[in-house]
Amino acid sequence: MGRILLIGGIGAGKTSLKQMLMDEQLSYQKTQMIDFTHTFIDCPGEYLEIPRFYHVLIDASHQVSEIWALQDATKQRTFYPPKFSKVFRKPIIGVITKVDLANADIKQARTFLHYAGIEEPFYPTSVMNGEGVAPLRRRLEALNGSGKG
Ligand SMILES: Nc1nc2c(ncn2[C@@H]2O[C@H](COP(=O)(O)OP(=O)(O)O)[C@@H](O)[C@H]2O)c(=O)[nH]1
Ligand SMILES: [Mg+2]
Repeated sequence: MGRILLIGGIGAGKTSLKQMLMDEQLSYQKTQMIDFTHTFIDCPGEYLEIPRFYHVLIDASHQVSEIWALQDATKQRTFYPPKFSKVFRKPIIGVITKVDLANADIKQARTFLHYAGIEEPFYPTSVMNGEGVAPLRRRLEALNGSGKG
């Protein structure tokens, strides 16, 4: 089973995104028989915000197929140090959260993700209106062989 590590600061939207994807799987994709409750490793934001916890994220990354790095579009700062993505040996994608909010600055969020060493395409999302969630759901399904494996 392809697993995903969610990283991002406190309040970036990790748990909300996980819950949205899991609920969608439960309500629309029941027959796929994928255990999405174990698909995500949802680490507390402190593990990114406090450098002495970085090793926890690195250890967790060994158990997953890919990493989703969240950047809150409403934040004028980032918790990712320069080239942070390079400490991981797994593919890492950038997810920009809360794009529904009036103060969302997607351009700034993209700059932060670039700074972290993450490559485009990025995934702008909102769990409030569902914007941008479909591509992530497809990614999840691809990772899990659409339930066939
Ligand atoms: N408007 C809006 N709020 C969001 C979105 N995603 C998360 N939030 C809110 O942001 C807060 C923190 O979200 P949470 O998922 O707990 O963040 P976590 O600490 O990374 O797990 C909660 O109040 C969520 O309702 C979003 O896409 N849009
Ligand atoms: Mg959380």
